[in-house]
Amino acid sequence: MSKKRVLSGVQPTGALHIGNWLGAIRNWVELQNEYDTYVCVVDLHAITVPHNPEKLKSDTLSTAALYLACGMDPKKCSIFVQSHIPAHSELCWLLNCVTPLNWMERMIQFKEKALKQGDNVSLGLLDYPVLMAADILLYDADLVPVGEDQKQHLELARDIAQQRINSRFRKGNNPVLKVPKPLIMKEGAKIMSLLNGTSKMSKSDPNEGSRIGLLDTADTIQKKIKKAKTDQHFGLEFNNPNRPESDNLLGIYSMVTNQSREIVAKECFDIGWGKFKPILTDALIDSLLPIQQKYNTLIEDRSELNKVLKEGTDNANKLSGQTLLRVKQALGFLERINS
Ligand code: AQP
Repeated sequence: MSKKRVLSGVQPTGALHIGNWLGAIRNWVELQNEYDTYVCVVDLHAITVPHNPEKLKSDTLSTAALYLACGMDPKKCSIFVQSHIPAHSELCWLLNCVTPLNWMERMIQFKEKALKQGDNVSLGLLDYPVLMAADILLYDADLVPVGEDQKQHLELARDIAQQRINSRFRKGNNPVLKVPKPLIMKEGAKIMSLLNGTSKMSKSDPNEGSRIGLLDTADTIQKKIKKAKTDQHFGLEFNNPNRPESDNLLGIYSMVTNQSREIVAKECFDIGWGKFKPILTDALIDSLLPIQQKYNTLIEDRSELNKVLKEGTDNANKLSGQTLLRVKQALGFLERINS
């Protein structure tokens, strides 16, 4: 039996942080052993908010290199850049034309991000979930790893595939598009800001001190952890609703040392913040060191990275081209004559 397929990606909207690693990429490293895995750098999504062209280019390259540095193995997965596959934009247009506008206006992430932008909200931001649907549906993905914040977008992709394409345009028994299912990841994967334990760690937070970047130096990590928000209590603990910072930093410590929450809770229940912070700092530096070493090698000599992206693009192009053709035929487009 062939393996089930999984698709995921990160937006190159800034330097990747430990939330992107612990909440997403580290899970993919496990998934690639079991599934036919496609991961892309979703650069077309990154321009749905105002962006800097030079930064987009360097963030795209560094995101792809970090996938490899974090353990994605090109023998087990395909890695590519979304904008290198024109089928993403093309399928997005086709899906736009069958998706009701009022489905889009309900999207919570749009409402939240639009609020931040005032009058500058782009049509692309409203359309973000349809592009995401195109990303997923193009690869006939069986499963999509999703956190809480992306569940609504996956639901939309399922509704578009099922209600707007398959039920209207299928001929005979074969569906035009595969309807993907969510792959709910392990608990505890949401990493919060270092400066506010109730707000998500995010690439686009204007305050650098809110996050630990995967490429931060030991010195920077030390400074950021030193300034991280604490509380008045002695000892670290999980699940106390009045202590979100304790929950978050202890959770990060558990994840980067690969120790269970029970073990770290026992280790840290009777130590104060002053003692805990250096322990966490060392653990972060140790866990990021191998990633940074591999990253530097990949960036110094781009040949391996270029080869991986080329192979990934070839695989992605082939698969997505077949799906796009199927959709165009179902929708009634005249086929192109190839001379
Ligand atoms: N803080 C987080 N904790 C756990 N997982 C996280 N992810 C992001 N932040 C955290 C996961 O990383 C993947 C890629 O995210 P994305 O770049 O596509 O979008 P995002 O979730 O909006 O990430 P950021 O860092 O917050 O970027 P900006 O600031 O540009 O919006 C996803 O699987 C996400 O769950």
